Amino acid sequence: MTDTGKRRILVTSALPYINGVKHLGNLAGSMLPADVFARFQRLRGHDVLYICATDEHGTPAELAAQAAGVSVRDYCNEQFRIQKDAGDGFELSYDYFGRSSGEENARLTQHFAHVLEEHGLIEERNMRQVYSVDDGRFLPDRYVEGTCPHCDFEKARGDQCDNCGRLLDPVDLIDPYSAVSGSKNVEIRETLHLFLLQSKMQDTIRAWVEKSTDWPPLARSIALKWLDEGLRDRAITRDLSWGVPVTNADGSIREGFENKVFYVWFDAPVEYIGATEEWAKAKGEPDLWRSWWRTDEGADDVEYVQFMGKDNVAFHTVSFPVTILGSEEPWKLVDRLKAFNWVTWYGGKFSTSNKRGVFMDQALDLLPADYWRWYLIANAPEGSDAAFTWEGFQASINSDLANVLGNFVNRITKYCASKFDGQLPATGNAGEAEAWITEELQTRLPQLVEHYENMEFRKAAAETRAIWAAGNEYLTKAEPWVKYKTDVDAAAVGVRTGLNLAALFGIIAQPVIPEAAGMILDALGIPDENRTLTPESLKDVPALLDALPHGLAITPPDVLFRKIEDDQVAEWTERFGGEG
Ligand code: B3M
Ligand code: ZN
Repeated sequence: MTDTGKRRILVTSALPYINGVKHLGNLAGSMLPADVFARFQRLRGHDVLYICATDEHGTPAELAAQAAGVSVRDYCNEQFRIQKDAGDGFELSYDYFGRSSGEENARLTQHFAHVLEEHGLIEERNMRQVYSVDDGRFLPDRYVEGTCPHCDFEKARGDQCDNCGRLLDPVDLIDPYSAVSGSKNVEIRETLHLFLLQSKMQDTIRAWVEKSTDWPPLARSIALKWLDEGLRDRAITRDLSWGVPVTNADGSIREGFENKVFYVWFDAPVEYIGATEEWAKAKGEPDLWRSWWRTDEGADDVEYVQFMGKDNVAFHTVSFPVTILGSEEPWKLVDRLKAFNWVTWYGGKFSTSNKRGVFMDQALDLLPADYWRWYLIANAPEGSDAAFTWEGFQASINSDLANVLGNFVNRITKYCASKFDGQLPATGNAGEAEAWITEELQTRLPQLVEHYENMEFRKAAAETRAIWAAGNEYLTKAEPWVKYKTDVDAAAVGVRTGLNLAALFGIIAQPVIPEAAGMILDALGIPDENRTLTPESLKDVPALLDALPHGLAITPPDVLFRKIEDDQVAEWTERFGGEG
């Protein structure tokens, strides 16, 4: 933290893999909460840098490109556009959305490999891999399929069995065949690879994890479980052509590695740094990234927060830290890591082929981003998995957004328009109802801040809703419409306070439902620089409740939220699956 109280917060969300648009569960477990957190911290006046990128290397990209009959590069170019557009549609406020196939990432990845080798943490080893005689190539990871040695599932992929979830070594598959040609004419051959000697880093990593007491429990327990099992040395190169080339320190291709590249999980996390470098270049200040990542160049005061699904935790708490700590260079390490369980579709898996679940691009054809954002944050899969259901979605939108927030704003702005000429009334003094709402906010606003600081998104959404609901209760107590008949000044204070509440509700809504929040704040004519929730502003709640200039012109906003009707639920259940 600087002496002005302004914090520098670096936020990254796990890099969405390039092959195909992500579903709502992927969104809810990394990019969306990261965005909400970034928006909240900006609202507090902090200096936030939110970085993400597409993760473009590895076998799934190659296989998807082959299936589409295009080059991997063209495939990635197209998919990047699609994912970028979906992110924009969902209002994901990345400061930069990069690509792991960029040159910055390649250079950094090669750099890390060189220093790790200098420190004795990388060595060449021969290993056994599945080779397809008919395809004339090795079959790494997903290029080979076969029967799972653990559960007998017949379509297990080389790196993982989708049936029992276990991680696999391709050579352990029973009856392996090529995923490219289907050929069973395969054999095990020796091939040379670079190994990262993670076992040597066991104590260093454990000491670092044990020191990281700030991590939420899910992330910590996953990291410790991996350490308890013992870190294993692992191959960080693959027999593929698409990826970061394996070079010598002078940039030439390493002998014996002409047809190999780095493993996708070795280069992907490095892209957090690479994408920051891309951001700095795009801004025309090519060195700016360093103050976010190099602790010897200013990053020692950065708070670095990572967001991801639970299956990515081990790579971020163990593998990537091996790279960073093993380099013995002053790179910024993660300070806090927020991991999520799964969003399920009625308790089961999302699946394009079985038409189960909604994907990001489809969602936006049905309803505005805010509706999905609200539901997914209010039901974030934090303590356990969380099931998406149309019924739950409908109930939450109709109640929280339409009835609680939307109604409040409509009621008070329309009343001001009809009885006070659309001008914020200046007369009348605060009374009992105002004292009640003041006290309510004095406890609730700090709780809201605390939930966000603790990255407890369900609680943050519940508190946001509770604050909106308190506004409705305030209006019931203040009754400006009743008082108007006998005492216009008493009604005026109710309308004034109500409009200030509407502004506050819009402000605290911004992290989760930015578009609707913007409509509310526009209707109230709040200038951009006042759309904040700084620590100072929260110290004086009475001032917050009389912040808008008296006489300010108010235009009631258009309908903020449309209720979701039963026939829409029926139609969407038919189209995307639901109960039964
Ligand atoms: N691409 C997420 C996945 O596809 C993975 C995250 C990388 S974060 C460096 O499971
Ligand atoms: Zn299995």
